[in-house]
Amino acid sequence: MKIALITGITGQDGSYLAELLLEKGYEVHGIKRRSSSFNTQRVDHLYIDQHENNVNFKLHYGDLTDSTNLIRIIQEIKPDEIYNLGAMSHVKVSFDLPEYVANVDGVGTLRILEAVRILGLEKKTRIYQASTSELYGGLEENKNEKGFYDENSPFYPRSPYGVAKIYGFWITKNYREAYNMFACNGILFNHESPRRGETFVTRKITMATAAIALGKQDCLYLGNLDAQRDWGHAKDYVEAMWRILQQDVAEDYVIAMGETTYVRDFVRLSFAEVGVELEFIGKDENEIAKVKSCSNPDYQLEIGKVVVKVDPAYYRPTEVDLLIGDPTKSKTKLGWKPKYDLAGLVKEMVASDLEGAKRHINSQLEHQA
Ligand code: NDP
Ligand code: GDR
Repeated sequence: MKIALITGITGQDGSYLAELLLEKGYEVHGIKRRSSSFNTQRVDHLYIDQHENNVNFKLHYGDLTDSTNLIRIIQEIKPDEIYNLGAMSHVKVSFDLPEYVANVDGVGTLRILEAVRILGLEKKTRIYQASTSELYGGLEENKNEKGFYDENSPFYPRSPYGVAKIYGFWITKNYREAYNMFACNGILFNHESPRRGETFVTRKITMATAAIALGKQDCLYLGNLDAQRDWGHAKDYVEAMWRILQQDVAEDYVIAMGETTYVRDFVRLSFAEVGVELEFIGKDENEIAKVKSCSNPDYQLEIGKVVVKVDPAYYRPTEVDLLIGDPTKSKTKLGWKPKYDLAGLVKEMVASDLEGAKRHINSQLEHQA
C-alpha cells in the first residue's frame, strides 16, 4: 500500500485528490490547520473512526510555516508521495498579506523539500508542487507561436501570490537538479468545482445565480468582467497531479483546457442554467447586466431587473488579463484527458448551489415553524 501526504487536504483540490488516492488504494494522510471553527467540511465524508482497524485516512495538525511540525509528520509516516497543495491561494487577498503569503506559499515549499532531505528520504519520497498559471502573468509577448502558455513560456508574476509561487516553482526544480529528487511542478490553470472557495469568481457567480433565482439576493457585485481564464474541473486536474508523480522521469507539466473565456461569459452561462438570458450594457465600472428574458417558470425574474453591477473594490492593483494554457505535453506524455468541459462544469456548479440554497431556505422555514 502506497502512503501519500497531502498538505492543503481541507481545500478544494486536497479533498478531490484524497478521494482519488483512496480509490487507488493509498493510505492517505493530510495536514489540517488548527482553527477555532470547523475547517474539514470538504473531507468529513472520508473520516474513519481512528479506533477501527485498517484506518487508511488520517489528519494531522500542522502548518507550512512550522518546519519542526513538518519534519515530525514526514518522519512518522514516511510517505511515498507528498502533494504540496497548501497555500494562501487567493490572488486578491495576497496583496493584503504579502509577507505571510511569501512564508506559506514560497518558503513553505522549501520546508517540505528540506524535511524530505533532512530525513534522508530523497530516494523514497516523490514530491508534487502546486504551481500555477499565475506565474505567466498574462503577458501577450510571452505566449508561444500557437498563442498559448506552455512549459517553456517565460514567467512574469503580477501579484504577491504569483511571486511567492515562483519561488516554490524554482526551489522545486532546483532540488530536483541539485539532489536528484523526484520533485515536479504541475503548472495548473484555473480549475473549479462545487467545492471551490466561495470568494473565487466562478463560485461567487454560481452561488449568486442560485440566490438571485430564488429571490434571496438582489444583485451580484463583481470586479473585472474583461478578464479571461482557462477554466477546467478540479476533479480532472487532481488526476493529472497523480499522473505526474507516476512517471519514470520527474518533469514539470502544464495542465489546462486550452480555451479561454471572459468572466462576463461565465456569468452568462451561469444565469442560462436557470433559464435567464442577460443583456450587458455600459463599460468598465459602469457596466451592468439586466434580465433580457426568463424562460424557467420556477424562477420568475422581472425583465429589465439589474442583476450584475461592477464594484471597483474587486479590481486588483495589477491584473492578469488573459490566461490560456497549452496542454499538449500533459496529453501526450501523461495520457491526461479531461472528462468535463466548461458547460458541464457550470451546470454542475449551478445545480449544486441551487440545491444548497434550497436546503438553506428549507432549514430556515423549519426553524420558523
Ligand atoms: P484552497 O484555497 O481551496 O485550499 C488551500 C489549502 O491550503 C487549504 O486546505 C488551506 O487550509 C491550506 N492552507 C492555507 N494556509 C496554510 C498553511 N499556512 N499551512 C498549511 N496549510 C495551509 O486552494 P485549491 O484547493 O484551489 O488549490 C490547491 C493548491 O493549488 C494551492 O496551492 C493553490 O495555490 C494551487 N493552485 C490552484 C489553482 C486553482 O485554480 N484552484 C490553480 C493553480 C494552482 P484551510 O482549509 O484551513 O484554509
Ligand atoms: P484567479 O481566480 O485570480 O485567477 O486565481 P479568481 O477566481 O479569484 O479570479 C479570476 C478572475 O476574475 C476576476 N474577477 C473576480 N475575481 C474574484 N475573486 N472576485 C470577483 O468579484 C471578481 N470579479 C472579477 C479577477 O480579477 C480575475 O481576473 C485562481 C486561484 O485559484 C489561484 O490560487 C490559482 O493559482 C489561479 O487561479 C490559477
